[in-house]
Amino acid sequence: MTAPSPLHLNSGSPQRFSVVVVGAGPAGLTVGNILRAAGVDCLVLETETREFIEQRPRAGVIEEWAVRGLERRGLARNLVQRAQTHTECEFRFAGERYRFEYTELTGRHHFIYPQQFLVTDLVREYADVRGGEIRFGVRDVRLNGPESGRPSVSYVCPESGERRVVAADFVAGCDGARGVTRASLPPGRARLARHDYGVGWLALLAEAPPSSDCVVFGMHPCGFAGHMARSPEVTRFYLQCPPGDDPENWSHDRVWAELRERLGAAGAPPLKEGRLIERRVLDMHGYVVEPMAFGRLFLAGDAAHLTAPIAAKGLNLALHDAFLLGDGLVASLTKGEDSGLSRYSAACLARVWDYQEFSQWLAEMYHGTASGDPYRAGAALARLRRLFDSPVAAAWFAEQYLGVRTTG
Ligand code: RFL
Repeated sequence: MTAPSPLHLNSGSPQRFSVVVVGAGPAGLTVGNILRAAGVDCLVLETETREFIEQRPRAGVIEEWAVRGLERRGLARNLVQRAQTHTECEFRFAGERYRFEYTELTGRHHFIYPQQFLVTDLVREYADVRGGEIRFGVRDVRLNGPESGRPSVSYVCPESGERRVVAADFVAGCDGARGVTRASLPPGRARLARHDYGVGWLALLAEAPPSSDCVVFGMHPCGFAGHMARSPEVTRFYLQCPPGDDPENWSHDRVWAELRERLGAAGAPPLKEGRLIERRVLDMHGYVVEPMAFGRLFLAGDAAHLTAPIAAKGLNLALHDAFLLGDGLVASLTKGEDSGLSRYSAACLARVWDYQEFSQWLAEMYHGTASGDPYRAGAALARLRRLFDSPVAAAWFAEQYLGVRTTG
């Protein structure tokens, strides 16, 4: 392990860290925290400000194995105290409500904790408690020589406008779907597998308390709709829409009318409405980069694979990668054991593909009804009904939905 060099950054010699982590999302911050807990020196580079990442709303559903993994690494104190736990979900279709009690089938539950709260906890622990170095607002990050024995990362310093170079033993590419680390791979070295679902989801955040004590999925001829609690004051909703649709096409009144229609069912309580504080269209697609490791560069989280939010898996996969990468880097840097890093890509990809396949399965169930194709609509309804009349199908669904089959 190499201690951070006392050299000034613009002295001509690069500063040196054992690990440079590019991106301060859940993946990068978890890796950074694991490294710091083992006394490994590392630097996290982030293009946004600390305030921005601590307020960026995204995911909220965290699987139990992921929470236990955070807990084991001392990273879940607030989460465990403040998160809600969910034990069931509800499907609404053909005007009826169907409760699915997954905890009864598996003994496991979901944690509901907004991603920005988790990021806030992870930044505080990394920078303020474990003394990790982090630079916010960096620009034009570039990765050099990822496959050489001497990789380096350079960036433009927001204060001085000067380019700074940091040498590293390893680089963790945790810079999300639009980052630069994946793009800096030599052409032809990575296989990119992509799947386009052909639909969009209007992602909404409403200043309104949840309208149900659980996640609700509505399968309706007008399109899918979803309801997911985020906190006692804020609820996420989704509305299926054409890919590339303009959020401006969705006025406040149109949004609530569509949500009432698509989530309507006999005996369902009325929706609690509120001001819409986020309205953005997400085109549903997924991708997987294989392998996830190239020389001394290791990709983690959305930088390596994207799962459309259909099955709420992206944050969970980012944490799974981060646990394996953090532990593998610590073993290599502190004990010279490289087996964790050698197995890293294959071990991550097993869960990644499992979750991709489940998202695809679920997508057909959600979108088939509104596909305009009576064959797909009939099959989607059969898929839904099977969950409620086949104990084997129900057990399989519960296992996949909670991610309990593969271990964390
Ligand atoms: P992130 O969170 O995108 O973090 C990457 C970080 O890298 C920074 N960055 C750079 N830094 C340095 N240099 C560069 N060149 C950089 N380029 C970018 C970014 O600013 C950012 O801070 O990736 P990470 O850590 O891999 O985490 C992945 C998760 O954020 C993502 O998978 C989830 O949010 C997906 N997702 C959900 N996942 C779940 O498991 N459950 C859910 O309920 C769920 N709901 C969602 C979601 C994603 C959504 N959106 C916005 C796509 C709901 C939505 C609406």
